[in-house]
Formats: sequence, C-alpha cells, structure tokens
Amino acid sequence: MSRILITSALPYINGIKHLGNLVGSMLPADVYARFQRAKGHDVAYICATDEHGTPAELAAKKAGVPVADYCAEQHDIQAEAGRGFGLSFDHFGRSSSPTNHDLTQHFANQLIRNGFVDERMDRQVYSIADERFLPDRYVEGTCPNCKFEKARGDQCDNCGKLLDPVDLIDPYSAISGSRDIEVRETKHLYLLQSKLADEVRAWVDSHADWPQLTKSIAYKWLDEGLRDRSITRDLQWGVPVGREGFDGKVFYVWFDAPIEYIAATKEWDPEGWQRWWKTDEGADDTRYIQFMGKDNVAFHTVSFPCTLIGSREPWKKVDTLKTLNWLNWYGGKFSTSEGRGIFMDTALEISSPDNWRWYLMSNAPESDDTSFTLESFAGAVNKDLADVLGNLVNRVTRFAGSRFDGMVPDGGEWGEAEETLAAELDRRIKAYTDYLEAIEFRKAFAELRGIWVAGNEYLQTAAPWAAFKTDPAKAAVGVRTALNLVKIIAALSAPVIPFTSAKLQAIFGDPVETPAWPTGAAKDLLDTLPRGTAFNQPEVLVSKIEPEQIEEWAERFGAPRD
Ligand code: B3M
Ligand code: ZN
Repeated sequence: MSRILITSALPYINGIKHLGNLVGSMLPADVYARFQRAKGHDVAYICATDEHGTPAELAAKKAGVPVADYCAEQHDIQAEAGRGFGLSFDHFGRSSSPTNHDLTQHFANQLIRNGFVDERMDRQVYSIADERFLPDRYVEGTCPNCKFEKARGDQCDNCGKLLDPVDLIDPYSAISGSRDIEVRETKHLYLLQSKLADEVRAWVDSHADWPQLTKSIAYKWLDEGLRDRSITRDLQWGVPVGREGFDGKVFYVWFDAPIEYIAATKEWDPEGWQRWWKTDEGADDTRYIQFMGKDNVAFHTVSFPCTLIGSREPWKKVDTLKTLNWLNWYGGKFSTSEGRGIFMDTALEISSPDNWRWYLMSNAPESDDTSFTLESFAGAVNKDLADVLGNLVNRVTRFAGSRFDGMVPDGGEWGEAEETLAAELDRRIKAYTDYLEAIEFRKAFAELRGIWVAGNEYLQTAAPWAAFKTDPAKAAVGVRTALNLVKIIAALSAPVIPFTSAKLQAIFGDPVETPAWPTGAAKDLLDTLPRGTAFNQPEVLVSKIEPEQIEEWAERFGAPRD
C-alpha cells in the first residue's frame, strides 16, 4: 500500500465553475483518487477554493457584498456543486483560512531569512479617480503582444501572455472605467527566483518522465530566464504581509494559493499532515500528483517550487503533473465572466452527474483542446451509457429475473464463448488498469467501453434466451457469467461513473463507495457470485437524451446552431 497525495488546481472563488474548469482539474483528479483508493492505497485528495486576489474582489464588488461574505457564500455553492458531481475530496478547504494565513507568512519569513526575498520600489498603475493602486485585474487595456483590447493587467485572455499592468496600452480602471491613470512608486517584496533558477532546473531535469506538455512549459520559463517576481500587492483582501512599511499590502494570490494545498491538508489531518508534506516525517514515500489546466503549469513547475526550495525546509514536491488542455464551447471559449457555456450547477439541473462525468472523461482534452457540443454529449450518453452499458445490464437482469427466478443460476459447463470472453477481459482489464495508472483517461475509458461492448457480444453469442428451451444448462452458464460480468463492471466503472456503479452494485447487495479493484484471472472473477443467491432488478440506469432536449438546451445556453 502506498500513500498518494492528489491535488487539483484550486478553483477561483469568483463564481460557479463551468464544465471546462471541471474537466481541467477537479474531475480527473477525482477519477484518479477513486481508482487509487479502489486499489487499496492510502489517498488524500485535497482541494479548496482560491479566494484571494483581484478576481475575488471584483466579483464581490459586482455582487454588491463584502468580499469575506461573498467568499463564504461562494465556497458553499462550489462545495455543494462538487458534492453533486460526486467529487470525493478528502478535504475542500478555503485559501482564506487562518491555517493558510499562518503558513503563507511562515513561507515568506523563511524566504526572507534565507535571502531569497528583497524589498523593492516598484512602479504600479495608480487610479486617481479611484484613489488606489490597480494591481492585476483591476486594470484593463490593450495587450502589447496581440493588441486584444480587453486584456487584463495580469494576463491577456486572447493570447495567454502573462502581463505586467504597466505594459498595457491605453489602460483603464476595471473599477470605475477611468482612464485618469498614472504610474506611481510603491514598495513590494520580490521573490528572487533568479537565485533559485539552477535548483529549480535541476529538479525539473530529474523528472524526465513528465508529460511533454508539462516539460515544455516548464523549460520555456526556465529558458527565458526566471525573473524575480513581486509577491505582494496593494490590496486589502488577502494574507497581510505583516511587516513594517507594508500596511495595506497583502501577498499575491499566486503566492498563497499553492500553499493552501498544504494548509488544507493540515486542516484535514491536524495530527498527521506531515506524513503527506514533510519528507523527513514520512513524505519521502508519499507519491504526489497534481492536476491542472495548462495555464497553471508554470506556477506549479516553477513558482511554487521556488517557494518550497527557497524555504530550505524538507517539503514534498510534486512527482507527477497531469496537465489538461482546454475544453472549448463549440470551438469558442467557455467564459465565467461572460457567462458562456454550461456551469456546474445548471449542468446538474439538466442531466445526471454520471452522464457528464462519462462524457467529459471519455473525451478529456488530453492531447489537444476539444470542443464541447450538446450533440457529442448526447451521443456519449445515448450510445455508450444507454445502448452499450444499459442494454447489457438490462438484458441479462431481465432475462435472469423471469427465467431463473431472480437467482444466480447453478449448473452448466464453461464453454468456448466463456473462454473468449475471459481472454478478452484479461487483456482489457490489464490495459484499462495500466492506462489509469499512467493517467491516460481517453485510452482508459476506450478500454472500459470495450469491456461493456465485449459483454454485449458475449450475450449475443451465448444467447441464453435461445438455449433456454433446448439446453437449459448452457443458458444457466450464460446468465451466470453475464451477471458476474455486471458485478466486475460495477467495480471497474466506479471511478468514472460512481452513481451508476452504486446502482449496479445494488443488484447484488449493499453498494459501497469504493468497491475493490478486480484483480486476478478473469476466469475466476467471472464465477464469484454464490450460485443460487437472489439478486435485485436494477433501477433505471440511464435515460436517453432526446433531440427535443438538445434543442431546448441549445436555446437555453445560447449554443451556436448551424
Ligand atoms: N485559481 C487558477 C485557475 O483556477 C487558480 C489555480 C490556483 S492553483 C494553486 O485556473
Ligand atoms: Zn494578447
């Protein structure tokens, strides 16, 4: 048994997340966590809301509530949506927690003590109308790189380039719209990443096994030369710097947010958190996997490691990063600020969590960006879940219900059809398990679907309904084998469609959250249900999505029609 720490990028607090955010970090992390728990490992899946910075302040202002209240409310909304989707966080914390305040200040103090932080006079955008500095997203303007006219001070949404607010062309205040703006001097703390660059590079070099996308982003930053970065901001909301001359300043959101991974673990397990995070207290044999969208990679491969390394304390660093590309809304972009796309709360109003989970994970944007369309969603639900999985389960349970009195039949001999099924299962379960282990979701779920298909093919060949009159023993083997297969499928499918798995498990007894991962020869797995025991008819597993529903949703969500 190993100890496995899993974190997914912390969702910003500024409103409920869309399906692109969900498949970009939280959902794949959940699937992986469920898989590793099923294999018997000691898993901590940690996440939290990312509550500081200008996105939070701006959203609170828009909502007309104090930022602390806004965050508390939105945290509950996001936690509720996570539960609705079956996200199995061991802890879902808040980056604004006292624990994170303490740890953030601790890291800053360590970095200062070790000579990796400097006080510097900085030039920042100041709004005369608003009587305040305008850090990050408080200022908008034209991108110096691509000339997009609504670039934000910290990053251009159009070309993705990270920006410095003073570089924007024609800047204006995101608070008041005022263009009465000047550049003023203000004091800030700088993290001297340049001093840590060699150590970070050596650490990245030691991870030749990282996925290509992850490595290329990390090396791009390292090769451009690590710039010293300001880690404080002229803001009220955040972790106070708590240093003389720094009143009214807080740490930059990207400084405190990753530290919340540690703080949330500490909140979850106040006694034993060190074994996940301190290499001198057990974390040297913890395996740590992070999940995130590609725009977050630089912060996790370079910035956060600078914090950890520069502390000169024995902190656990990430072993494997799983980086996801974008899920697009019909080739365009999902957008929180513009309300474009489908969001976690509304998604659950219109369809079941497993329908979404299956669609999103079997089409995860792994090697490239993928386009969400309602048609492809309906296709995945209707074809894979209803026609393939649902059909298999319904056919066998109905037939066994009427012809074998709802019991697992005894008698009959294992034949050629069973041998063929077992051989295919041996191959596919291994491939599926290996792909999940390698965190390759699309390939993994193609195998899982292959197992569902194999089940239907088996039923077709064994045809117990045809054999029933002439050769009841053969019919008995067919039904028994297919019922066992349903039980195996319940366990194999649990990481991705846990609610459906529970319904499948309920055919044979009380469902559990984490059914054990099927191991051993398929021949044995296919004969584990005690013969002669009763089973239950399943609840409705999947209902098909009708063309009228697609039209209705398209209208509701403003999906482009052709
Ligand atoms: N909140 C950005 C995002 O949601 C940011 C991630 C923080 S991870 C420490 O994409
Ligand atoms: Zn740009």
